[in-house]
Amino acid sequence: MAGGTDWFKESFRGEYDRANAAVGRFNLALFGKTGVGKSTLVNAIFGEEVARTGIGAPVTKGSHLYLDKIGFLGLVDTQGLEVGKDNKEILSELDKAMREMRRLPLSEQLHVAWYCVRGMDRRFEDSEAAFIRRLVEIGLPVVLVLTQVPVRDGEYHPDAVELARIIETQRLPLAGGRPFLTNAREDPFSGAEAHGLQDVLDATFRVAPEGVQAALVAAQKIDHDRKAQEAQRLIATAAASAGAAAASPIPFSDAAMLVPIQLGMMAKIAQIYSVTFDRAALMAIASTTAATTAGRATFTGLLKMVPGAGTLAGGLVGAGVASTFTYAMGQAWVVVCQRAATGSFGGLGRALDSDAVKEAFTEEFKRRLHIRRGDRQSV
Ligand SMILES: Nc1nc2c(ncn2[C@@H]2O[C@H](COP(=O)(O)OP(=O)(O)OP(=O)(O)O)[C@@H](O)[C@H]2O)c(=O)[nH]1
Ligand SMILES: [Mg+2]
Repeated sequence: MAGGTDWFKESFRGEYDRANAAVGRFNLALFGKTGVGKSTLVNAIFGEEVARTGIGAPVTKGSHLYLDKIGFLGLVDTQGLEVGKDNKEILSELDKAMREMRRLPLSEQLHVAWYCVRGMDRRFEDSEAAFIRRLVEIGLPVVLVLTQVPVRDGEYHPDAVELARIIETQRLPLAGGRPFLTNAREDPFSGAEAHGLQDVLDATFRVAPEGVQAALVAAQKIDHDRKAQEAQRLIATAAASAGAAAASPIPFSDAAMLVPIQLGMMAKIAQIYSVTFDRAALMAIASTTAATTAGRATFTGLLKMVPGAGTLAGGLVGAGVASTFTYAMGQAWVVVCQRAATGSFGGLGRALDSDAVKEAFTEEFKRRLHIRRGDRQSV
């Protein structure tokens, strides 16, 4: 249809913005002496682009605490004050900031702190223990990370093990109950591997408020299972909504009423995989036109591929077809988003390979419809 792409983009924009607002932001405070590997750790878990940003804004007026917003992640660190030297000032500013933030929406508050100590330092000062206790008192759960810990044959370096033991004798109120030994970056020269990152992330998930879990799922880049689970949850919800919308069968010509449900689902899944709006919109256009020719006929055209539904052209769409269709669309879209996230269809800054998107979508879409053949009841 004329202007079909504009209409589509407009609708998708609405859904995308809504999904973005709903996901919110996970805000992480980073502490630890200079050079221990805070940035390296964050980059390893949240992706390289985090490193290249940098200048945030003070969390409150005149504060040395800076908030840097990078998509679904907010990073707070201290600038102009040094952990270890200026602990008192940092804590008093943080205390004040935490209080002020309590009046703000959850996504504007601070949620978790990572306190980093170099694993080979063999020293953990009383002032560090006091600092961590105070963070918890102020209301920040603390994940204690030992950084740059070498591993050989599955064993941690004894110095790091000893440091962890010393820390444990302090009985600090740590998230996960213990320090986490990590190495954030592999080192081909020494053969050192990255390790421990998933444990840090898991501990963070356990203490992050319920309302920012989705943001954390979307922001982190290492736990693909969590992203996939969230996507499956969204697909199940959308398929159920589509089924409910067509509970009393709707005329085939009105099947477009299911489109917002499907676009909403696609927008939310795109967020999980950090696909930007422009790219997601192009991918969605390529995907939904994959097996059809014209804009609004998208749905009708694809529906013909639902086993049994082809004979219904001009007839009614019921719950079975509506949910099956939405489900298959969701599964195909997840595959497209996963591949987009790994640069399959042309990397960042490169043009989208629409044909490859179409192909990937169609293949998975057909496969899913086929699998669900036996599931359909009433149409
Ligand atoms: N191999 C390896 N090198 C690391 C690791 N973590 C940090 N490094 C190196 O240690 C140096 C300091 O790391 P950063 O991540 O910049 O430390 P930081 O705590 O952010 O430092 P400041 O921002 O200056 O406070 C860099 O040269 C990193 O490459 C790690 O896990 N493995
Ligand atoms: Mg840094």
